[in-house]
Amino acid sequence: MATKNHNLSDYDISSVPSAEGMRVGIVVSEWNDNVTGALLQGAHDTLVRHGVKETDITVLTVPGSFELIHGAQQMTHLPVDAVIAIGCVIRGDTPHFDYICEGTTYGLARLNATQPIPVIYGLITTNDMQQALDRCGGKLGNKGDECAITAIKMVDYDRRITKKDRRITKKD
Ligand code: DLZ
Repeated sequence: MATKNHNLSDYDISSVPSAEGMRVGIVVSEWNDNVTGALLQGAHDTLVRHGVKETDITVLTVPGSFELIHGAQQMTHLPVDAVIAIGCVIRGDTPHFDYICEGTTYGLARLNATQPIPVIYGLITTNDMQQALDRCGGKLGNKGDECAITAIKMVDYDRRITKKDRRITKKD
């Protein structure tokens, strides 16, 4: 699955639509906050670099990654166009890791499929802290950047769909 040595911050800038006027909610887990804080910084800076106003970015925290599901669901009720869920789960000595990763991933996937706005998956799941550090601004880039670009592209996708859908646009 992982493309070895893929840098999470690398993207083709010409493929990114303007993010002007977009509003984005970011829900961040407090667990491993040295990692999630760096992911948040990456996502925030990339959104702003592409035209999202600072005042149109809403950031809220939840205790752990498992709470990202409820946190993201609540955020979809805010006036935002996308929600980014940021967390970091690091493998321990028990099967707890698998349950949290699976539960959180399933919960976020369900939200992404059922809510009217995209919910972007910013969960890092690693075997150790070094692998996490490599992915939050280290040698493999920052997954927060990737999430921001994905959010922008998905909001643009929804805008294009709305334009094409005559049932939605016929009154315009
Ligand atoms: C309990 C727990 C453990 C052991 N590890 C992590 C972790 O590595 N990353 C993370 O985001 N959260 C962890 N948690 C907390 C759970 O996500 C959750 O907050 C608690 O199980 C309470 O629901």
